[in-house]
Amino acid sequence: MFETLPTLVPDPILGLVAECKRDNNPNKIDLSVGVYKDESNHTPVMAAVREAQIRYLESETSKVYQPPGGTENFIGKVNELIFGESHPALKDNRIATVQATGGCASLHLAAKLIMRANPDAKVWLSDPSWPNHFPLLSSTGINIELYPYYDSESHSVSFDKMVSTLENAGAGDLVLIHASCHNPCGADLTKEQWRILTELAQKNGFVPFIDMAYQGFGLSLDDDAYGIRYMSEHLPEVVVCNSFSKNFGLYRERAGSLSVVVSDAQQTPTVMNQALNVARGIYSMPPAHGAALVETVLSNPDLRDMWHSEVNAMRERIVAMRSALADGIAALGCDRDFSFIKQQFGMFSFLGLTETQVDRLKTDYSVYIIKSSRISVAGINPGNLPYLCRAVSEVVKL
Ligand code: PLP
Ligand code: TYF
Repeated sequence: MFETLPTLVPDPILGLVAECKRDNNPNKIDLSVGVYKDESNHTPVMAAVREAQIRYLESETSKVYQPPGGTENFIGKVNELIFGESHPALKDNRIATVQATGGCASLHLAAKLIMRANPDAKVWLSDPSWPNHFPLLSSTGINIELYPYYDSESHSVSFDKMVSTLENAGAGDLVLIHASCHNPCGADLTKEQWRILTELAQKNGFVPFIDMAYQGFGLSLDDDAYGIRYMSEHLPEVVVCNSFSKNFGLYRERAGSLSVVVSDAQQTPTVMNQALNVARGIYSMPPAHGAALVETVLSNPDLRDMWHSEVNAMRERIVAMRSALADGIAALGCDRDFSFIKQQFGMFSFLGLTETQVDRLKTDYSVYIIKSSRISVAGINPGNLPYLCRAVSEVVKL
């Protein structure tokens, strides 16, 4: 029977990583996948995570299944990290949080849960959004709509267009918003814009569905969660998908969470029960290791401080590379202005190149960026910067 299956297009981002690996050019630069790399082009195990791993291994006595929603301590620490320690919805016991196997599974669980609550729900995605949002959500059968988000002329959020389109999102709809460090465009909402969207949700009844995969990479751990905290304080319902892949460097361990803010504490156990029932239809119990490391770091003040400084240092390195790239290209006399890269947040920005220019970067310079011209700034370092600036300033002349 399997001969009936057609071959589908593989994930283009992961395909590009593999293509770059095969390239023998010693000057090659991989700016494709969004993973943090240090100055020596390496994705390290963070020091706080390494230390947590040592402590955890010493104290681990069993590999018996853990609770389906994750350990109580993990959930408590995650809630505090995302929502802040004294958030009113937490105090009121109006947040149902479960462990998820990475941000991807969290998004899929959320969509399945939403479909159970409202089979006619629509999810509004930003245009553009992370390419995986579509398969992760639409594979549950949920309807997808788009709202305009990025203005490629001004390199910022086209907020008026966003709001006028979202006037059409009503009760029962969900609006997926990137908490910070928008993937792929790096243009984030201001606090004022979060407040305006909150008023729109209050007026029209849509539910914010916030995806946070880069907490700490934009402005700070607290600032990057501003929208989640504000909306959860002023709206009855909010869905939050969270990933620890980037800010704990736990990519392959698949650690994340799903939180649903509900309007009444009485609904919390039911929503939790439904979320776990969705998980039961897929994997029942989540893996322990990655979540245990997050729990260990967040439960020990010394590890927590160490982790905070590491996240800050990662962010500062990315910010420094943003400036160095924009200034480095300008210093070559390039007549295209790339200073917008300095105003954006997180790992990603669009260079604003045509597909032909993106292709030339690859074929002539072995610089790998995805077709939309999204770069992963975390792949830039002082060693490859001069070559990258030259390559970009040459291809934009085409
Ligand atoms: N959401 C966004 C916007 C992302 O960029 C990513 C990337 O990894 C994820 C979710 C998924 O995270 P994870 O790798 O933990 O599945
Ligand atoms: O957008 C990115 O590059 C990251 C990592 O299937 C990623 O979010 C890429 C592809 C994928 C899962 C994660």
